[in-house]
Amino acid sequence: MPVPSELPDYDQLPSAPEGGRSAWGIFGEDDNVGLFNLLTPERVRHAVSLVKRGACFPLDAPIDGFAPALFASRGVPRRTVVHAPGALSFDDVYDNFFPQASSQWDSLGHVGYGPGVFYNGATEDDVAHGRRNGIEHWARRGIAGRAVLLDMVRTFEAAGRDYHPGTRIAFSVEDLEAARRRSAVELAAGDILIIHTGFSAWYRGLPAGERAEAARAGAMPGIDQGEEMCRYLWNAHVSAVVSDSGAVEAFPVDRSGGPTEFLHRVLIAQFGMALGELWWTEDLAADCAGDGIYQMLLTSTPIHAPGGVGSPANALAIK
Ligand code: UVW
Repeated sequence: MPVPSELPDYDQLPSAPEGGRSAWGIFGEDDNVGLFNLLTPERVRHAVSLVKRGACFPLDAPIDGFAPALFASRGVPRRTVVHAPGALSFDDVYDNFFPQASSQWDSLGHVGYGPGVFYNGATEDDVAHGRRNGIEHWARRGIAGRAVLLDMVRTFEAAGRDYHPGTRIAFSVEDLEAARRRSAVELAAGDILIIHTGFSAWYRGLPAGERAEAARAGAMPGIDQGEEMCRYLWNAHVSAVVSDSGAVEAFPVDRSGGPTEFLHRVLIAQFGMALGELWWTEDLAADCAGDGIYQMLLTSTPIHAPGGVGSPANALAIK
């Protein structure tokens, strides 16, 4: 199905049953790619034209870089070297590998709108058996487009506002707009929005004992919940929101509220918007603060794991 040249505004989308709006069907009934459909060849070419210096910024932290892992259900990968003493070759094998324990993509099967209700009408059984919304759809397509970085740390500092990356700070639409104005960039359809919070660098820099305590507390900056945020992100028609924080949205999150109070439910499962978490944005943000350029080419090749729910980001920003 061809990618529509214009997307409806948020308020023109049909209401989703329990709150928020639904974009199901916009890219076809069988779509498993979501808003990455907006990364058309024209947009990729435009993003490539932003490369001026050839400066590369890998956006992945080490796969064992968050220890302990941030959510109790996840763990840190263990690497075993496969080698016989004196043999010519080395191999290695990982176990306890949680693709979402470090810099990651959440596939469109990661969180449902409600129990058993996933992006574009996929069922629990579809996701469990790898029939719909798996990470392989993005792996086969490849991800390349324009990224725009919003530096929330420096935006708060410049405004003289208190900021600590180990606390729950909820960025309002106005906060994001303040950061965007500092970036001097207008958002455009297909953009990959990078929200720099300082969380990953803060967490990884803590002494081990304090890190365990921070993981237990699980307090992280991120975008504010609510319908105003859903409307803002949809109307910007960004394809993805990624962050160096653990959940993109401010955490802890109130899972007992409606769907717009736990944004994963609407962003992933109704919009088909990709979420990326725990990315390493520290070096890129410092570079943007240095040269004042907050837009760049971003590429990523998720792991080609048929039916997989998440993937290391494998992401690179190039300016
Ligand atoms: C949440 O669901 C809050 O985070 P994650 O996407 O890492 O599972």
